[in-house]
Amino acid sequence: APEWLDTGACVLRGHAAGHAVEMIGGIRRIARAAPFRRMPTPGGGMMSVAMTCCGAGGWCSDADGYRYVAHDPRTGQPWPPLPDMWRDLATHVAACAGYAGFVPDVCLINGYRPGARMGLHQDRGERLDAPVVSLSFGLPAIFQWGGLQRGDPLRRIPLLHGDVVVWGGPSRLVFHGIAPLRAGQHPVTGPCRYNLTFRRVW
Ligand code: MD3
Ligand code: FE
Repeated sequence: APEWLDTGACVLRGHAAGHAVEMIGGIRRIARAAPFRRMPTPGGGMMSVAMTCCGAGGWCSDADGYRYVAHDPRTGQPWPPLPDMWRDLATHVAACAGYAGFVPDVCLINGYRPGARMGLHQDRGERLDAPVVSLSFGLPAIFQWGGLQRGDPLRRIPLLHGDVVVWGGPSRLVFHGIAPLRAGQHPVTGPCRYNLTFRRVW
């Protein structure tokens, strides 16, 4: 049953837990072709989260800014394909949240180790008329959920293994982030957290 966080945003607690072992296997396969990497930020720093991608494009950050690119700059190869089962799962959970017909073309895979965090940001490089579907696996994290202005107060929402969140409509441009990951061990992922976000870019 969807738990509504706000207009357009809902969490399906544990909805992906039954897919965890297969999804982690898929992440490892993708990472062999397109390794996890930490990217530089336009501000001159380094992201603490390691990322890879699959599908029609991948998200890249460097001194010039952020963008989606059709090839992995690290290998020059196209990104690994988005597995059909992943795409179908994202379509299914989006429909559960009221977004019928969502077909993602890109999946970003974030890998968090203890201490890794994601600063407050908006996601605006994709189609804004499509939702974003997020699946979390492994260690728990505190999701920071703000408003449409950077300075709006933050809600802290725990995201646990198997949790699914769908953001769209009026919630699509909310500022959000992830607090520094606390150390721990998870039976499926070991000392880390994975977050997969499914998006429509093209
Ligand atoms: C709300 N990832 O990859 S997922 C990201 O857990 C990102 O790795 C976080 O923020 C993570 O951009 C949070 C939740 C999320 C993802 C995309 C959103 C929430 C969103 C896009 C619009 C609004
Ligand atoms: Fe984001």
